Amino acid sequence: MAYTTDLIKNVSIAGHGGTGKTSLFEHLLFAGGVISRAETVESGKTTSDSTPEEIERKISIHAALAHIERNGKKINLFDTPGSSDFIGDVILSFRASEFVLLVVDCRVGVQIETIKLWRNLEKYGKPRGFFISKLDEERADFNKVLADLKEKLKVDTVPITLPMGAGSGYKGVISALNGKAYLLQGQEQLEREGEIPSEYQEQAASAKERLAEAAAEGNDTLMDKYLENGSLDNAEIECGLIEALAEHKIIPAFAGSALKNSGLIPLLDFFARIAPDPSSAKDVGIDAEGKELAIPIDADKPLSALVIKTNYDQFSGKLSWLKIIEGKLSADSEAFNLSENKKERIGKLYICQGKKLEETRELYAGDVGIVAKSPSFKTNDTITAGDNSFHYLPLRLPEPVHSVAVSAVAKKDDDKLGEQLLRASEEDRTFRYVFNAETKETVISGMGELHVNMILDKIKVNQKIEVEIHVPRVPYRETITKKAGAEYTHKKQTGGHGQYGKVLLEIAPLPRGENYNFINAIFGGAVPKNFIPGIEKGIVEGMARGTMAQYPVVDVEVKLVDGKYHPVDSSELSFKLAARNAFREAMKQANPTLLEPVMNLTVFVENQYLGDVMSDLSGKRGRILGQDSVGGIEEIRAQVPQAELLRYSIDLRSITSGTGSFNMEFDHYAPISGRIAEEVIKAAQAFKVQEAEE
Ligand SMILES: Nc1nc2c(ncn2[C@@H]2O[C@H](COP(=O)(O)OP(=O)(O)OP(=O)(O)O)[C@@H](O)[C@H]2O)c(=O)[nH]1
Ligand SMILES: [Mg+2]
Repeated sequence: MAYTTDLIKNVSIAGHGGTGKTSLFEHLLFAGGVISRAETVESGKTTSDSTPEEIERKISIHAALAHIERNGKKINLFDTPGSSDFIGDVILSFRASEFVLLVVDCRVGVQIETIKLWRNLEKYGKPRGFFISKLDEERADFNKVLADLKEKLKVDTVPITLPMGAGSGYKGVISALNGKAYLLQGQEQLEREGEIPSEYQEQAASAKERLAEAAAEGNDTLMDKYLENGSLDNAEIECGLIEALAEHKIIPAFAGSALKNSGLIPLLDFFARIAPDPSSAKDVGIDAEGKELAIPIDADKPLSALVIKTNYDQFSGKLSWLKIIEGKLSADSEAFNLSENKKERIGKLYICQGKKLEETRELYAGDVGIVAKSPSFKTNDTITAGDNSFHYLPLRLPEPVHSVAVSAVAKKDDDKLGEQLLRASEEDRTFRYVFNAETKETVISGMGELHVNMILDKIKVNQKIEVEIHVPRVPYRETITKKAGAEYTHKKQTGGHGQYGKVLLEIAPLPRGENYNFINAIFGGAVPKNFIPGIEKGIVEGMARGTMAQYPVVDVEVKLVDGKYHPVDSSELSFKLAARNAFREAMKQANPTLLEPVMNLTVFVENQYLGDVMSDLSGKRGRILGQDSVGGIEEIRAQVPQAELLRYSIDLRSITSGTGSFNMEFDHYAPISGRIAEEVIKAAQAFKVQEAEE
């Protein structure tokens, strides 16, 4: 059966690694009647962690989707990875969801990913709440976690469920919303709804009052009523919460233990009855002028959808996940891939429970579905019924921060490796694969060492190819620091036709980033016009490999001042060779220097590691630009040479016990000299020798 927009709920479960997201997802599917038994993450049989790479590592790597039917609603649930290496799938899940539940481990409280995800959600104004997990553990302290949220995120949460006891004395939760208790049952049994035990009644009453107050915030009429009567009934509270939540006025908090099947029924009821549905949400399009447009999720419009994810399934081949934003998507229909300008047949249409696909005929705006074998579809494509005046805004993914150069051990496997890396980059938009012609390396980049290794391991195992990795070469540049001139005569006399061309050049430094400028200052036909293009080609060739370490030369103005030709022996080739050599001669006289790429780096670390991170950055020739502190997390902005950051994800991991993270992007080229430059030159010579030997 197809659910209409107002009957759909899209919810992402997110949070720091290991907080219990996958366990919660699994036990919610059990509570929702989707599976008859909840499996443990350790068993490798959960619905969500189903790929070999997840089973082997016992962590989530990919977003998983399943759905639960409850109170006539369809709840699409996304389980997302906690490791920042796999942030790409978290972001796509957020894009498809109208509500995000952040899971916080009750023993630990706010962690670094909690803060980063919170900031991301805040930026896009996404309705969200917290699930405080693992209350069956000793040291569990619900109120302490709420205080931590308040201190670090400046958020006053409104508890909808509260725990009864903790650790071995944990008995279940009470719901402030309906005044019921949900009591723990035996192992593997779902909690049972019952009366609130007398010792918790006072607590329940004050929680309900708090909830009524929060609900009244959502609506003026309710506020009047609340002020008049000092209370609201359950139906009124529900109505108020719906509005307050959609307007980001409240952040609900829930308590529970996934493993004990506790706190799940009230959570599912909250999703079904109160969490925002897509009919009140908007996506973002971009029109032909590049302006952003708010696109309401609306089934009455012609079809438009966004491809949020691409993956490859062993049996079904390529799968494209679509969030339908307008209209309806039907099986056995035709759609238009606006991004590729291509008509595409939609064959079978699926919804899924983890990796299990279920065929369906039709999906309404707001829903998420999967299309198999649509060759032109790729992540971020806009799919429409026909012509459309806008595209959907691509997913805002962070830039990869960890790069390695790769090659197949056996030359014959090179093509296969390339194909697999290309496919991986299609599946995962935070993974890049480029061949760098300048350094002659295949460089792959991802969000961290774990991310890159996971992709390489998968290729090695599935394709049975051996792969070598090494630190990528840095794309240095060369430039000059003063004016110089040189002349060169190319002359050859062999048998019949000779070769002749003479060129006199002057070169001068240009401001950084201006790259190259050519001026033809020849008077009176010393070199005929038809040879000028040959001269320019020669200069460009000369600039392609500098005289210091063979790196490209940049930021040079080249003036052609004089030359000489021979009526018979001159040719384009002779002038090209003369110009190339004249350029090289001039460059040697012009005080050449090496330039290195400098990156803008932003590091996020817990306060306790600040000193170590700062001193490491200064050892890396970094320049600190600024520093901010949010909720005990320090944000450090610095400029650091790329050469020092080639293994930064590994270094930062070891300094911060795996809690730190960073972004970086290229900023500018800066001169280097002394020992650092000498080493670059030495390495370039070694590389040249090795190249010659191959
Ligand atoms: N005691 C207790 N342990 C739990 C509970 N939920 C999860 N765990 C344990 O916590 C560990 C991590 O659980 P996961 O569900 O894999 O956590 P996750 O957040 O999905 O982890 P990542 O996907 O790696 O971010 C596992 O050993 C679980 O058994 C709970 O309610 N109680
Ligand atoms: Mg998980």
